[in-house]
Amino acid sequence: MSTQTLFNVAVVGATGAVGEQILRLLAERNFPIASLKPLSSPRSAGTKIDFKGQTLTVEAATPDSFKGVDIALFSAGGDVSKALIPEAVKHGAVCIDNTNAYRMDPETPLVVPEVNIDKVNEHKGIIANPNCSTIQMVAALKPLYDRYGISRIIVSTYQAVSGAGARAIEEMLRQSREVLAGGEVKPDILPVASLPVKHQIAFNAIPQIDKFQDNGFTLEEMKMIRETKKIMGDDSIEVTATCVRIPVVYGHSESVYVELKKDFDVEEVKSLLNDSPGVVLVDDPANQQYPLATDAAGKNEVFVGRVRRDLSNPRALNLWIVSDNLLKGAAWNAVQIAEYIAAQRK
Ligand code: L14
Repeated sequence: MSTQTLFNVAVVGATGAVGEQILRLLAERNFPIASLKPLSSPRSAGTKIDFKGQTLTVEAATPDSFKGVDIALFSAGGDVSKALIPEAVKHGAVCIDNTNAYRMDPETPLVVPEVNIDKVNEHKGIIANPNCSTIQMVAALKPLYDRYGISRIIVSTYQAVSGAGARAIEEMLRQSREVLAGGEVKPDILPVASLPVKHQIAFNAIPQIDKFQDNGFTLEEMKMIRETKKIMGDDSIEVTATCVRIPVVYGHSESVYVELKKDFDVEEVKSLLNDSPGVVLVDDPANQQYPLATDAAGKNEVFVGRVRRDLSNPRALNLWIVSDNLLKGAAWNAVQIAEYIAAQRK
C-alpha cells in the first residue's frame, strides 16, 4: 500500500461566500489533509465550522498563522492577500490567491486548469486564481483557440450578486421584498460597497462592477481584458468587455462574440465544445434548451449554448456561456489547482 502525502492546509476567508465553498469541496473531494486551519478577519474569529464531522474554530489570520502550512487558499479580499501572502510564502506555503492582488504580477502564474495548468510549475510561492467572469469565458474558448485561433472577443456579462459577497445577496433579496411590498428601496452595498453612490439592484441591471478606471472601463472589465490575454498566453487577442450586475443570486452569464482566425463549421465547433473537459454543451433551440444560471448554480462545469455563426462576419461565432461564479469562478478552480499541486508531490 502506498502512503499518500498529506498536507497542512489553511483557508483564509473561511467564513466568506467563496471560503465556505472551498471547505465544502476539500471535504467532498477528500483532499489529502494532515491539518486544516480555517482563518478569517478578527471580526469572524471564533466562528465554529464543521469539517467532515469535526468542529473547527476559525482563527484570526496573522503572519504566524502560516507556520508549518503547506498550501494556503486566500479569498478574504485583495488587502488581506497583499498583507499576508508574502508572510505565508516566507513560511514556505504555496498560496493560491482568489483576489486581484497578484493576477497581473509577471512572476505569478494565472491559472485555469483546462487552459494552462502547466504554468503552476513556474510558481514562486503564489498562484493566482483569475476573475470569475474570465475563468468561465477562457475555459469555454480554449478548444476553439487551439483549433482555429482567436483574433477578437466582444463580451457582455450578466453577473450574479453573490460575486459581491453575502451582504450583496441579502441586499438584493431585501430590496426585492421592499419593491413587492410597495415600499421604498434604500440601496446600501451595490454597485461597490466602498464607494458613496449606491443603486437599486432588485428589478434592475447595473452596468458597473468594481471601480471605474480613467479609460471609462470598470476594473472588472479591465480584468477580463488583461487576464484573458495572460491566461491564453497571447497578447494579440483583442478583447472588449461590458460587465453588468443583474438580480441573480448564483451564476454569471455571458454573451460572447468571438472572431476566429480560420474558417469553421458550426457543427464541428459544437462537438469540440462538447468534448472539452469541464465544458458542457447545452444547445437545442428546437427544444428551447440553453444554459441557465439557475441550472448552473451548484455545479462545477462551464455551460455553453446558443452557438451560432455571426451574420455580419462568417469567421465569427456568437455564444452564451454560464457558470457558477463561486465554484468554477472561484472555489472549484482554486481546489483544482490545489489538487494538481498535491498530485505532483505524491
Ligand atoms: O476580482 O463584485 O475576483 O462580483 C470577483 C467578484 C471582484 C468583484 C474578483 C464582483 C472579484 C466581483
